[in-house]
Amino acid sequence: MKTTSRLAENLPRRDFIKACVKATALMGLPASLSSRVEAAAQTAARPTVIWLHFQECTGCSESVLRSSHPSVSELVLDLISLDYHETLMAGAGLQAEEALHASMEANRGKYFLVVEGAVPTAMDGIFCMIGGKTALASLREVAEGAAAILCIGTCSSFGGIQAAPPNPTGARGVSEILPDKAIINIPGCPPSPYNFLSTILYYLTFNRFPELDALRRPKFAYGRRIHEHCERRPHFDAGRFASEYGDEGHAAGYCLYKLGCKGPVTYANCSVQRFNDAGVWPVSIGHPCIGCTEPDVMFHQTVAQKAQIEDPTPFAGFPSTEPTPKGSGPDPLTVGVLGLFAGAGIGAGAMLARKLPNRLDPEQQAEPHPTTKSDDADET
Ligand code: FSX
Ligand code: SF4
Ligand code: F3S
Repeated sequence: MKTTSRLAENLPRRDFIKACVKATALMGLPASLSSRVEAAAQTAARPTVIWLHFQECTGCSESVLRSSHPSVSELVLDLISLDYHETLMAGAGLQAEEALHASMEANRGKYFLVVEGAVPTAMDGIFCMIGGKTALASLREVAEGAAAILCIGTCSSFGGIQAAPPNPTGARGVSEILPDKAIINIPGCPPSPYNFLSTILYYLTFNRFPELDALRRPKFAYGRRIHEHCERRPHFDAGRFASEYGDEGHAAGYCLYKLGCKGPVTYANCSVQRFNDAGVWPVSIGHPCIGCTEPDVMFHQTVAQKAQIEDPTPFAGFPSTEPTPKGSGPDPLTVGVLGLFAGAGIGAGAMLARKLPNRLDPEQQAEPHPTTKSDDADET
């Protein structure tokens, strides 16, 4: 059933349009589709969402709900019917269990399950119990009737910090436990709230989820390496590096590769999407990327370990030698118009989108993921 979104009445119209235009650009869709995204955000049926918490810090919920731009959290909460969320709901104990089961029964086969946190599997999962059940049992029970599972954060996507060696609880990501379910991973510790919002908006607009990579991440957000869009990349190419925190190179804003930056092996859009509506991201404030969106980087390699660059890609600021497929993204004029609408953040999103291939084709095969080894001995 279609319902009219409360946003049309409650959220300032300008904020609503800005968020939809920004999400459209982030998804890599042509600007001409922003009215379609807007219409879906206002009128599409709100899917039922059951949100489970396992081994985690709740930073993923915090990232979505306390985003500095209120329209992100308002949009997310208005686009879905959030039937169960242990941190947000007022009910507790038996009342909460009853609400969970009532929602599962009423929406069997149609609800979306959002999972936050890793799932311990050692000793039958006794390391995380909720309502007398293990996280493992809860996951299997709720996943059974779910249409799809959205794993928010690196913990539910790949195990995260809980799965760091020696991983005493046998923590795993959801797709390792339920490999045959329809799963979308939105990693990051925590992930960008815009990546979560845009994935939901994409579904509401096109009635399907966006194209995914081999690690089940939406390609619009995780299709390119951070290193390709980093503002320090000209320093990398020129061989200018910070060698120690606080040295002259660090103060001058040189490349952080020698401090262990994992940008060359990390697929994410942090360097263009950025955080907190303040235009910042780890590298911009002087900290190397620790590869928080990758399964084998964060907590599997030390922060100082140097990334091994196996498949170098050019800085995206250089003109491409590949012809751009017609209609594959906004042209420079579109980028300018988007900039007029919502400022530099959207322009940056559109820049990423312009570089991505044919993301409207859902049939496209997932590409193999490159090796992300690290080698501390590799001095440059
Ligand atoms: Fe994990 Fe989410 Fe890192 Fe925390 O809950 S992705 S520990 S920011 O918040 O799951
Ligand atoms: Fe930027 Fe890190 Fe690449 Fe240097 S190594 S250009 S700091 S992403
Ligand atoms: Fe994570 Fe690196 Fe982005 S540490 S937040 S993927 S810059």
